[in-house]
Amino acid sequence: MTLWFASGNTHKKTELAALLSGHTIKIPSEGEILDFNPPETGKTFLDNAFIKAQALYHILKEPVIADDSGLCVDALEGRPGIYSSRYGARAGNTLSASERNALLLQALADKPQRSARFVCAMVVLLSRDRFVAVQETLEGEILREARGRGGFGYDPVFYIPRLGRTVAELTEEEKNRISHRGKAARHLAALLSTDMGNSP
Ligand code: ITT
Repeated sequence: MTLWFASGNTHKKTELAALLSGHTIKIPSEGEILDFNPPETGKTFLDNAFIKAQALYHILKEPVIADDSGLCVDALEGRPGIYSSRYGARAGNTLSASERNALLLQALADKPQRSARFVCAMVVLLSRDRFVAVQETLEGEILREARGRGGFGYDPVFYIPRLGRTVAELTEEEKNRISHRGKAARHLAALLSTDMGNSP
């Protein structure tokens, strides 16, 4: 099945394309749709995933997939959460990923509690009234310094104790095997391989 990805994040797209290798994942080019950037005004990851999926479906009228994800840190009462990509932004100026990581490490400097999780809500909208939605997590801890060069976003500060590595120190395959996005995509792939994936 061809699924249009309602995202501007090419890192997510690379991960998703490997995870849903039985499907074709496409991000619409500017020639196909103009300026796709729906306001993420939801209060939850799932709300925002639906907002992105419905906005793109409304334009293309073809099956779409959306991912809303982020980092929830227990010592910060779940922040940055749904605001993960905008963490530390001022007057519309967003920070780079390494600046966001530095800000997070600073916010946690005097906090002994380091537990955190990545969350990923994923929605496939097959037609206006048919969808599949899942939400998954990856548990870990926030390190005291960034480590590793792989992945994206908060991966260099997100440590997996049982592996002894940050997510940025994993290969793409290793990350996909355990990640919030990997787990969510596998649930969706399983559902799409049933009757759900057929036309009504
Ligand atoms: P789209 O909305 O266009 O999909 P985005 O990057 O703005 O792209 P989100 O609103 O879902 O996506 O924000 C997700 C942010 O959470 C992302 O920018 C990263 O900072 C962080 N994040 C999500 N998944 C991550 C992962 O696997 N590794 C590291 N950081 C991640």
